[in-house]
Amino acid sequence: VQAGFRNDFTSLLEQIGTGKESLIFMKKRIRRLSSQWILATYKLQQKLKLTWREQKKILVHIGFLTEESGDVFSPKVLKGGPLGEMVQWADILSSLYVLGHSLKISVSLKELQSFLGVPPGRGSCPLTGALPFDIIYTDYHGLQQMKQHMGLSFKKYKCHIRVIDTFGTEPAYNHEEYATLHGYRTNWGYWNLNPLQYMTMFPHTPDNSFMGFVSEELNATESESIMLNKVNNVAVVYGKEASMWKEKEKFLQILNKFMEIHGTVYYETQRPPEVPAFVKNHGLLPQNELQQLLRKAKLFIGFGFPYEGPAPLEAIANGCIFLQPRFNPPRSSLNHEFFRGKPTSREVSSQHPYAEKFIGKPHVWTVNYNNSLEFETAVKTILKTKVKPYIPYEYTCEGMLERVHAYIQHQDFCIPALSLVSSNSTRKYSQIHNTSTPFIFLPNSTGLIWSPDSSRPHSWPPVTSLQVWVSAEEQSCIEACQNVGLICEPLFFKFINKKELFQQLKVACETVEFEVNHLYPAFAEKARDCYLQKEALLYSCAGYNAKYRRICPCRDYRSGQIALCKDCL
Ligand code: U2F
Repeated sequence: VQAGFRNDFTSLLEQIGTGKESLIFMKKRIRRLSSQWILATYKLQQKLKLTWREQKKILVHIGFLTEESGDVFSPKVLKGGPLGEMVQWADILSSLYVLGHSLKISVSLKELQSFLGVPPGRGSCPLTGALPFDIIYTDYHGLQQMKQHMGLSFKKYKCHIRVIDTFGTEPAYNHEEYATLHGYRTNWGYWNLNPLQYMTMFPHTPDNSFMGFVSEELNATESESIMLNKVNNVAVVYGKEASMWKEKEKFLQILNKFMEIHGTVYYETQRPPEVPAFVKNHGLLPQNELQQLLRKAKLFIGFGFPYEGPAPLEAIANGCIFLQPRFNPPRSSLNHEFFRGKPTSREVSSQHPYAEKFIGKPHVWTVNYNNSLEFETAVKTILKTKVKPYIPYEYTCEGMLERVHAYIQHQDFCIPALSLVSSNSTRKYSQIHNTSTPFIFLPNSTGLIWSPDSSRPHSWPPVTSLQVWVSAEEQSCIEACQNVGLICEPLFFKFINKKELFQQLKVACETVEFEVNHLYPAFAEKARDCYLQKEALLYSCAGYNAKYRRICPCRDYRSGQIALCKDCL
């Protein structure tokens, strides 16, 4: 069946239950953004023209909101607890719905069991029939519940699952045996999924799929009027929980010399002692009122926590400048309590690395807060800097719809991996020397680097977008590709994991071994040892080591949409 775009949210809102504050928050958000979503479907429709879109049967099971997993988030919705996850789930539901898919939503174990067709109760039973869904979106809690209650069917059907995973899961942590043997085992990881089945809130590592969420958009008139009505000396502090303000008085004092400081810190009866008297605290605001406050403000300032939330993007979308601390050394699961036990070694270089690296100046200023002078100078410069409201395309409704549409139509983790292409299709390539990265292979004017196996109907992303680059020692493929304006594409590792590659790179290998290591394919330059990957689940863009130079499959991407290659729609 062809999926038809929807433009009436009534039935989605009816389908989401009531009672819990988390569900109420999500419904309010869906309602508030509905006209923005509808506008975006028109734009996408024009772009896709008559492209066939298969209607999929989709189950959304939000595990962290189920009573069975403790539901610690719902009671904190009105008390300054995390809302980022609910923002994202609301936007995922809206996307799937307006794209016209057939949708079932579950927030309890009972609903999950009845939708899947497993007998209710505590036990573990296989499904009574075939899986009644093409795709299941869930989170780590939901994944655990499915494993517990689906019996043997879990293994059979897990390729249909997508895990919404805020901070991401790197391949080394996902592979059970490898994680166990090499110290990558955590409470979350080791599910042996295709790493692209994990979908993140920000584009952390291309090993996972980037799902994202949206920012509220302004039309040209609204944008103009915001610029006119900005109060130049208003600063809003990022942090809705009092603990986020602890020991920040020093910075607040400096800031207070230049600006009027506002906060949205939750409190019950008394003003939280962490919030100094000179701060105007509004208490936790409903999302729409926070937007209004951000529209007036010039500066949105972070003090280090929370990490990687949606709020800075909302502030920038409303014409604020975001000021945030740099973390030097960067924080990660190896050195920092908050990230400990998360299935990633990603190094977090500031409170919001996406804002730092993908947006940057003039919208985002990342400075060393340990140096009061640097901090003060930044504030003074910001006061003189003019910016317009800005949303990266991938965080607009159109951008999110485009991406989710492409994933739904093209990602298939249930078919076995494509076979390697034959080696003689790789002969016509020229070598180009480049000083920053020692060598690179690019297609010559006629050929492509690899041609897809013609017996396979389609490869997505199309292999025509592949470029092979070699990383420096101690450099990941994420970085190697980024340095040349490309992105690492894990689905292309299978095309380059071949002996012939080393010859083309003019690496004189003493030996070439197939081994299980998430850094392979790679070579040790001095020892002239070359390695290929033996385990497809361990193809990884993330990861580096002083000993190896990695062989990296990079691809291009659409402007403002890192998840999709130029020919990927
Ligand atoms: C992140 O979670 P948070 O919920 O703490 O992220 P924020 O960026 O602070 O805010 C999330 C939403 O809260 C809204 C605001 C944002 O969309 O509009 N809000 C509000 O409605 N009223 C207010 O007064 C203030 C904010 C991240 F998303 C999680 O994944 C992490 O677990 C968490 C911890 O790092 O940080």
